[in-house]
Amino acid sequence: MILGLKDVRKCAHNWKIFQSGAVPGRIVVPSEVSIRETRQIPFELDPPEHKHFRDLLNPWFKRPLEQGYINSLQQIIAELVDDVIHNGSTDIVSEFSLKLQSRALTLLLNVPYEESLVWINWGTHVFRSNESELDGEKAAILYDYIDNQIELAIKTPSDSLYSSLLNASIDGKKLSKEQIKGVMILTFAGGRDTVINAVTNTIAYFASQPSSLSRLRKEPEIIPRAVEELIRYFSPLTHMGRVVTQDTDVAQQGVTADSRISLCWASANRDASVFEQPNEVILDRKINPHVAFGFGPHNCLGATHARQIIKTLITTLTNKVDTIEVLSQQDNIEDWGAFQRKIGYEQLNAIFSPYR
Ligand code: EMZ
Repeated sequence: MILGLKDVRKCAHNWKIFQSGAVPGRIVVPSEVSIRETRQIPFELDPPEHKHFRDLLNPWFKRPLEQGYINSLQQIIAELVDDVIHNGSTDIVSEFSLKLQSRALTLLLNVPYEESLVWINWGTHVFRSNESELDGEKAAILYDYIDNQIELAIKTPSDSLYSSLLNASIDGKKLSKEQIKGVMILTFAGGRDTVINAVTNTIAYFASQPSSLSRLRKEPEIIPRAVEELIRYFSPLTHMGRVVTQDTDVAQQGVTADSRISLCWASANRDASVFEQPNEVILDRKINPHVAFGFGPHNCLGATHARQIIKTLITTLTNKVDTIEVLSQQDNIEDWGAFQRKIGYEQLNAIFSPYR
């Protein structure tokens, strides 16, 4: 594990020695080699191929900046917040964050809202289940679903991401179904538990710090900074691996070819030599070079969508909610044996009292 911000950035930048394009699943921690063969794209490709896909996908993944997209997202979030206000004690994970992530994903894919009903049934992680950290049967549900959606889009083209990928070409060559599937798996898997945890953590934070919510109500101009700060502080994705292509040194340690390193975004984001009071949330933190969305050529493709979700969530909460009270909670602890880290909640029962 590479821990310091400077070292993490250096390795993330150096894609030749620390590659992403190894066997599919190998750069994920824990490795997903046993549950999938499809290469997630562009995440598991290296330059120059990686860049061709990024150039193709970037405009689509920047759509969350468009006003129509923002309006729809506002509507989705306002409705969910109203539900919690109205229903009283609610499990934020299953009834709010999971639904929010799934409904917002219909905007990113540009597919009918009803599809979110299917995805909500999959639960918070597409590869993990109560039974197993890596559940091959569960993964198969996602793969079959995507295969099916690609076939449907071939038969009936629409304005969806599937159709857009089916129409696209790189260097005059159409994308293969396998490549399209690789983009779609990443879109479903990469932003699922991460977004769900970011949303739940944001709500838990406002419950524990009521003055922060009132401050943001009074100073909405600091909301963009607060978004970055909360994402830095929570770092929803702990780390991402790379495969070492040649014997080298990293952070004063020798590493051998074909071994794996991990770039620990969560640790880098608390690097005390970079961030003043790294373990505090400073809502209007001015210098915030966090790497919660990764760094270098592989920085997060879904970051625009994720940022828009947290920004809209905060704005909606300041408009509609006075205080948040947590009644009970069950932490979600990532446990890789050598270390544990709280990444969010399995359950968070809360009440929203309305702001009038
Ligand atoms: C992979 C990963 C991407 C992986 C940016 O992260 O997210 C994980 O949750 C998935 O399990 O397959 O998509």
